[in-house]
Amino acid sequence: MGGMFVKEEEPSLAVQEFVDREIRENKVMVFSKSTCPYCKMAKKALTDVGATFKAVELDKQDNQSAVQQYLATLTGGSTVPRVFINGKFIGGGSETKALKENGQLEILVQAD
Ligand SMILES: N[C@@H](CCC(=O)N[C@@H](CS)C(=O)NCC(=O)O)C(=O)O
Repeated sequence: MGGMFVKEEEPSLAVQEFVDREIRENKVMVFSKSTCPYCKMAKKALTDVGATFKAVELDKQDNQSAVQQYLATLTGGSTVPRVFINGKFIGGGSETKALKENGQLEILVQAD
């Protein structure tokens, strides 16, 4: 088959590999958009507990919808942010902030 069009509902293997690699290679990984207030909330919570993290700003990439669709298959949701610590999805912005406030975020970012 082949052709010019990639169906949006089928994230390419390249997109899946990109997302999987970012999650695997970054202890704290944030899929974000640069203008998103919930993303700022998540990053602030992580910074507040002393975490270093990688953020990919999806609005600066041309594959953002495919990445979000694949993230939805991994996490059950396609909104940003999607925050992963040690390969595990911990939530979006509100959840990350709540984990900071209950003391769990600091524990999660310090765990191996
Ligand atoms: N409950 C979510 C809300 C996140 C949310 O609403 N994010 C917006 C951007 S600020 C979003 O993803 N909108 C759809 C999109 O950008 O695809 C959280 O706490 O992370």
